[in-house]
Amino acid sequence: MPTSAPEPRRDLLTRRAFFGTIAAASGALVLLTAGQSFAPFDGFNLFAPRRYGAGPQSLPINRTARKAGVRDAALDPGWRLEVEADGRTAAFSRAQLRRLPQTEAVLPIACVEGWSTSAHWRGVRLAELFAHVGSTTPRGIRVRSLETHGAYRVTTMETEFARDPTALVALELNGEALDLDHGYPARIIAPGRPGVLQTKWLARLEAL
Ligand SMILES: Nc1nc2c(c(=O)[nH]1)N[C@H]1C(S)=C(S)[C@@H](COP(=O)(O)O)O[C@H]1N2
Ligand SMILES: [Mo]
Repeated sequence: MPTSAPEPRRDLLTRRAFFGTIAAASGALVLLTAGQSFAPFDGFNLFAPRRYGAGPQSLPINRTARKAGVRDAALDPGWRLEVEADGRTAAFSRAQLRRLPQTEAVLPIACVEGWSTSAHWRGVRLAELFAHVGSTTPRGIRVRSLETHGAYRVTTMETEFARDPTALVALELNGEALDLDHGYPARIIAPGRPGVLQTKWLARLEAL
C-alpha cells in the first residue's frame, strides 16, 4: 500500500456530504443528482458510460477532463510538455514524445476512494526524458498539470520514483492513445504511488 500523501480533506468532506445526502433523502433522483455532482462517486453515475471498473479503456475515472476544466488545453494542437532541468527548458509535442524510446509497464492505479485497477501503460521513462534536457538525474520532480486550480494541479515526486525504470510519462493505455479522461495528451504513471499522485493532463515537469 502507498505510504505517503493522504488525499486532501476535501474528499473526506465530499464523501460525508454524499452519505449525508442519501441518508437524508430516499429516491433514485437524488442519488443520480449526487452522482453528477460529486467526483468521488463518478463510478456510480448511472447517466454516464463509466460505471465502476468500466470507464474508457477499462479503467475507472475519478475526475473527467471537463470537470477539471482542461478539455480545451488538453486538445490544443499547440500543447507541449515543458521539461526543465539544470536551468534549461525543452518543450515536447506529443509526436516528439512518441519518437523517443518507449517503455511499457503494467502498473495499477490505486485510488483511496476504494478501487485499484491494473493497466498496461506505454510511454517515455521520466529518466529518459530528463536525460534529454539536463546533465544530472533529478533529485525529485515537480509535476504540473494543465489544471488552473484544484488539489491535484501540482505534485512532487521523490527521487526514487524519478529514477524507477517504470516511472513513465504515459501516452498509451491498454494499447490505445490515452483517453482524454485518463490524462491525454500525457500523464504520470509510476509504481508505488497513490492514485492521487498519478497526475493526468501534464503541462510541465521541473527537476528539483
Ligand atoms: N491532474 C489531475 N490528475 C489526477 C487527478 C486529478 O483530479 N487531476 N486525479 C487523481 C486520482 S485521485 C486518481 S485515483 C487517478 C485516477 O486516474 P484515472 O482517472 O485515469 O483512472 O488520477 C489522479 N490524477
Ligand atoms: Mo484517487
